Amino acid sequence: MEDCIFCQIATGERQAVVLYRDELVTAFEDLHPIAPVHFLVVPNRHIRSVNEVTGADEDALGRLVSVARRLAHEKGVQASGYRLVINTGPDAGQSVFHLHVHVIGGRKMPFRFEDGAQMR
Ligand code: DGP
Repeated sequence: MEDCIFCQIATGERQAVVLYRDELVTAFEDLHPIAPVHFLVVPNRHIRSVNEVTGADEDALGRLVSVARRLAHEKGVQASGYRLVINTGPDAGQSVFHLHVHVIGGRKMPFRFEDGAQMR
């Protein structure tokens, strides 16, 4: 998609600190990191969000998790832990409408599901 910033990063048309790229996915550093390790992995094909995923995307999404795992290990957070987050839609705060997984680590993260009655 022409005006999608993550499509542009995937094709190399827009600058980013690219960590990995293959025929299915691209990984790059988040522009506004919230932790010492914070990068994004996106499918190269434009998919607006998890809501638009189809069976045809399964290879790319499998690759996305496997690349997230490998880069998290390379960045040394495999033992300390890290989080994979896919914001989907307005309530989740999705701001870029090209599916992406955030890989976040290198610090303790406060939120745990069992902490909050607010989750119900
Ligand atoms: P989300 O809120 O889940 O849609 O996250 C979008 C993320 O994308 C946010 O953490 C900042 C990052 N981001 C936005 N624009 C750019 C950009 O042009 N380059 C890079 N590298 N990251 C971006």
